[in-house]
Amino acid sequence: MRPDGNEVTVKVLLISANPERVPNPVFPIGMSYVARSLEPDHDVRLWDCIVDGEDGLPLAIRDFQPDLVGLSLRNVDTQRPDGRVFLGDYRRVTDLVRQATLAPLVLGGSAFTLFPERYVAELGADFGIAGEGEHLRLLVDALAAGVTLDEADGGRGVPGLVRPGRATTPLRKWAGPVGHAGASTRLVAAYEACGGMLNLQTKRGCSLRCCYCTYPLVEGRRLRRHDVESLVDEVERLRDDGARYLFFVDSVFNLDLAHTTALAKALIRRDVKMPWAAFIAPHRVTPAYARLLRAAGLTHAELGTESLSDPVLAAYGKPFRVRDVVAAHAALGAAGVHRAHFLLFGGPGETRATVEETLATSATLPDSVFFPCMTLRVYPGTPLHRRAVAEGVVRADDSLFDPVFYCSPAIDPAWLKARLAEEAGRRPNFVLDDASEEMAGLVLRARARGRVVGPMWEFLCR
Ligand code: B12
Ligand code: SF4
Repeated sequence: MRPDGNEVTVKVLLISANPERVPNPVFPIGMSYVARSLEPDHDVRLWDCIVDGEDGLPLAIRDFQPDLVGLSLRNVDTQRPDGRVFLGDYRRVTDLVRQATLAPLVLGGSAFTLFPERYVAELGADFGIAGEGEHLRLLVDALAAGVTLDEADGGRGVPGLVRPGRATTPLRKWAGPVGHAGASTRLVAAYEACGGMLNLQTKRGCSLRCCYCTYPLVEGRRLRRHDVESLVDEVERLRDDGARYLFFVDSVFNLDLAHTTALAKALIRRDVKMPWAAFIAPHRVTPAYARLLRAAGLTHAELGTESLSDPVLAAYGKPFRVRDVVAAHAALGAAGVHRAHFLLFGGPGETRATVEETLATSATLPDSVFFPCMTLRVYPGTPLHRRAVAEGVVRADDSLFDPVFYCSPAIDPAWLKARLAEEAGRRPNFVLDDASEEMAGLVLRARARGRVVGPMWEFLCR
């Protein structure tokens, strides 16, 4: 007998519909974490559209005969003004599912959480779960027990549940275990073989308030830390399944110094020998902290620097200033960690002078690579959204599902584009989007041949 008092096993097929391979194929961690919440009480199978393709999906569905199908939607678009949107890809997968089964279709994932009602309507889904998808467990248990979804979880309902024509259920935090599913083992090796990168999350949430950012909307503002020893167990399990490199996918890895210090010490004490990368804020990175992270396996720091001009950092809502970036850069470099700075040009407060300041300062940071992005994707519910409406850049009733990009009124986008292209032409470590797409191809081929692990942008560092 299970804790919910039920013995009925529900057959659940989870599908990762993400087709994106740039900058590299990312392991479908969201789908894997959802599957973990269903194991071992329910029968879960995973399908990944990158490693399994789409052609065999209808046959796999007819073979498994699922009671429920869950579709994981990671990206809405590439967040680039000239990039792709993924709705067409998701529609194709949904059509294949609907042709093969009458089982209810549930949507979830970060893309879904940003535009829940819209995706349910566009894809004609039965349900969606915004936020933490582990709550699918409550929906599946309700199905197994034959109770309505409003009666699920002792009458509290399923948090974040979206149903056509019904109000969305309020979000609650998932209190159960978090991590990769046993069912994901097959995909670990497959991702290693196709040049993808494995991943793990050490906590959820971001308490900061950068003006353009959706992360606190997707994960919440309050930090929820995962247990350190269990995380190291997961690293060991992924290593044993064939993972050779990991990305810690926290919105910002170093938001909580005490938790990450404890994790680093546990990785060292248990001698797991797994190299890893993470998003690091260039903020409060002391030489000792950088050395500790390096000793724990950090090889690549992806720095959310965004600008090297103090007025722009202030307008973006960043808690750090240029001097902090310089200090973090030096500390990580001295510890032997590769550094990539991600820059966002053209946001609030940007002028030609601040663009030039960022470019000039970036040229003084040695042994690193810069990935600039031009103009900021506007997301609903962010301070940037309110500003864009006030400045007449977007209509108040625009859902922003179709991407809209904000450019500071003090900047001509054509000038900015030309100026960044000029810089990229002069400096091989200043890498524009089209070059990073090209690089993604090279990385995939080299990784798939097993020659290198990790993000590989260190070869661009100058
Ligand atoms: C880490 C990260 C990266 C890393 C990934 C490294 C790696 N090896 O994994 C890197 C830097 C490579 C990256 C790249 C990109 N990323 Co990114 N990334 C993230 C980040 C910070 C975390 C993602 C993550 O792994 N979360 C942890 C897992 C456990 O959470 P999850 O996937 O959301 O899953 C949970 C729920 O969504 C839900 N769920 C998931 N699936 C399902 C299925 C069902 C049925 C249900 C019910 C629920 C459910 O339950 C899960 C568990 O709680 C998010 C922002 C964020 N904080 O969420 C952006 C984010 C996902 N990225 C985003 C984007 C756009 C991209 C890029 C397209 C950017 C670019 N142009 O290069 C690429 C695409 C890469 C690819 N191949 O798909 C966007 C997507 C939104 C959008 N506009 O499309 C996000 C949301 C950031 C944002 N701006 O809001 N990214
Ligand atoms: S940009 Fe980074 S630090 Fe700022 S709110 Fe988003 S996740 Fe947090």
